[in-house]
Amino acid sequence: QVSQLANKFRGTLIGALLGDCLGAPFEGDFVVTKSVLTNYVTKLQVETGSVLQMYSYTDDTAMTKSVAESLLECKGFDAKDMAKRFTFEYEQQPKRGYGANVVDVFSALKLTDFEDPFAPAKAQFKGLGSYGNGSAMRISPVALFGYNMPFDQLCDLTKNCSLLTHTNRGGYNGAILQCLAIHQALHTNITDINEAAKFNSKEFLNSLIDSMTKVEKDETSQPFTDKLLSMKKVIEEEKELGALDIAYLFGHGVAAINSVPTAIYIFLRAQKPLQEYETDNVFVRTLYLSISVGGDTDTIASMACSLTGALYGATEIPEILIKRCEVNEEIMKLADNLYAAVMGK
Ligand code: 8NA
Ligand code: MG
Ligand code: MG
Ligand code: MG
Repeated sequence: QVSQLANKFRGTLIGALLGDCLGAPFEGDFVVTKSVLTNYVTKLQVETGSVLQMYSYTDDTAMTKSVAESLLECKGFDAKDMAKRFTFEYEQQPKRGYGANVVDVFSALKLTDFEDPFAPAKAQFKGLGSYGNGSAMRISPVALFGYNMPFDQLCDLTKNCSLLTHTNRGGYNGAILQCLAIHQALHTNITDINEAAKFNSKEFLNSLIDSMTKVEKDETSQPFTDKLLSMKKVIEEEKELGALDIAYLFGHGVAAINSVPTAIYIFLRAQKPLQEYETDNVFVRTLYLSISVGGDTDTIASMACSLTGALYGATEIPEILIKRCEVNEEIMKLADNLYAAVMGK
């Protein structure tokens, strides 16, 4: 038996792993039909034969592991250490579906012997930096490690972890939004699934809007805040958006602006029963909706499932789904170690 907070820490990282592994087979599809998806998710939950079919993780988890390990080993942010872990992980297993351009950062880091670990990312896209979701997809350990951090410190830590690969504000602000959302879910006091009805999506979104307004206040435009404001309208009107509508309104692509808000909307939407997919489990609903929007399914599912895991904890996740994911035991251990680090044990 672990405490509910330890359970929420596990849910955060296991959710991220599960969305990545189970969402990956549909990456790049343009929305996924109800029949294909129902068949897939139903089969995932049934044990047939003696050997369970396993699902591989992709870059999302590879980089999440590196972030967690670096924070734990260095007891905080160490740019060189984290950059080295990203690069070595990539070198050992390059075929994990990394973004098309981020691999150039790893090569440049190695070539320059990690002398200035922030330099290669700055040169990406003719100096504009990457706005991909690659920094947001790996940020869950930061929300855990920064569980007790004040707002500004948490944002700074997130930004630093992002700048190693993503220097465009679309990239690092996307990571900040995802990190703040997880952090808020962790701090939302829900003792178990039976208290789900207490969760208030509107309040959750409003306080996220307040936070993101602070983050974007000195910038020339506020793209993330604007998207959250349009989400607020959708939620207040209690519209039940289908997959196409979600993809159209919030996006389903590899840019953080087209995937982080999408994951947050899906997390909020999955709180209530879905018309298209019948299941009582909020976690399974999150997975269904994430994959249904198509596009960057592994990353959207990873981010959305991490949020659901942070709110309810790992015990709400069907065990058979966890067992199907590669490295699930290792990820569970990382969550426990982060919990111990935060508790000062
Ligand atoms: P990234 O930094 O290479 O960015 C991803 C892509 O976004 C780039 O390849 C560009 O197409 C585009 N992009 C980013 N910034 C700019 C810019 N300033 N100007 C023009 N285009 C830009 O990699 P990342 O780490 O952000 O990518 C993360 C995503 O890649 C995740 O979804 C992950 O799952 C993976 N992914 C892999 C595949 C695959 O083929 N296996 C497909 C989609 C995504
Ligand atoms: Mg991936
Ligand atoms: Mg992939
Ligand atoms: Mg992806």
